[in-house]
Amino acid sequence: MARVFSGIQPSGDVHLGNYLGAIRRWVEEQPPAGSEAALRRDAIHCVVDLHAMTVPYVPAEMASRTLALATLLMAAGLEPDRSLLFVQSHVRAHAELTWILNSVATFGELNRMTQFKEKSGGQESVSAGLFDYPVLMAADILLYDTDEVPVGDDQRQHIELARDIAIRFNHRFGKTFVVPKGTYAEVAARVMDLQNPTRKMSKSEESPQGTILVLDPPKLIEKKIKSAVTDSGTDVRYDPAEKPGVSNLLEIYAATSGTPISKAEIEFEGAGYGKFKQAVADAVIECVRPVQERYAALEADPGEVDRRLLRGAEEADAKAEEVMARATRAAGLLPRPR
Ligand code: AQP
Repeated sequence: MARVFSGIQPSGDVHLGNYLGAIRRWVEEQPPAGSEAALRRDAIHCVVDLHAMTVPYVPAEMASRTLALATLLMAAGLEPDRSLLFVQSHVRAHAELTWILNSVATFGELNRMTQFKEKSGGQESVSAGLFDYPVLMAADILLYDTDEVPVGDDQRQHIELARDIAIRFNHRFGKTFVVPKGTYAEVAARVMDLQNPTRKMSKSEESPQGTILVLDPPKLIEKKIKSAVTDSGTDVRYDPAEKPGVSNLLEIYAATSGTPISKAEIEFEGAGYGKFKQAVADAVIECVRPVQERYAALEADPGEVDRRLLRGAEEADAKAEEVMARATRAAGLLPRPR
């Protein structure tokens, strides 16, 4: 099996885009328990709290958000005997490797990142960390000899940069890093905001009605989907340019019900938006129900999450140190005296 790594920021509550574009795929792609790939820990997932520090945040909430996110990932189905789960700041090598890679990444390429432009636009003060975010992400990935990074479509440019950095480092210092590739969902790789379907659904953007949270109660999910922006027509047709709202709902329906978009178009021919939206709401509610149930059970036993994160940090640390030793040696740094 390919070594898989991916992360998620504790920057807000997990939404349907995070779940369909990334988390559910992490769960599906875990190796079977007891297999060689599971014993090698070939599925690695991380709550990337250092990334979440790059924009203004409330320090008193960071630790609880981190724990809640780890709980949600476990509830989604990341199982202890199938994948490694840890918190980024518990493994110091992430920050160390970022510094080394900072000397390989260029200002020009970081300056071209669209996520930086979007997140820094209109802000009075922008942290250097936000500018350097893609290099930290490259370090996350390269530290674990990652082959594949399952992410949402919004992360494509960052994955390309991580590849470029790995290739450049290997070229300059000798073969050190595995060159990773991104993998993307076939449907719902970029779930859009229900109220503004030309903008992606987001944790940190203020759009409560446009964002479906994985832990939203069923009634609220139904209400949000029923008030989703569509258009003045009546036909349920996939046409992202002309019908972005309906097309987004079709993608959500396809991803949550397992019905291909082309079949869904036939299923709802002549049905009108009301009936269609009800079916989308039902499919989403059923899709997140098991996660919600397991989350409630795990919340009642926080010790289980703590134990998982402790073991995850130890295992990730050991793996990361091997790659760090290789990278520092290649870069010509004096080996640490023993
Ligand atoms: N709307 C989306 N559709 C599909 N996938 C998405 N992802 C994010 N938004 C969507 C994917 O979820 C994973 C974790 O995201 P992240 O924590 O790295 O944050 P992000 O990509 O910057 O987007 P968010 O969730 O909206 O957070 P904020 O608002 O803090 O930026 C990633 O694989 C991402 O692609």
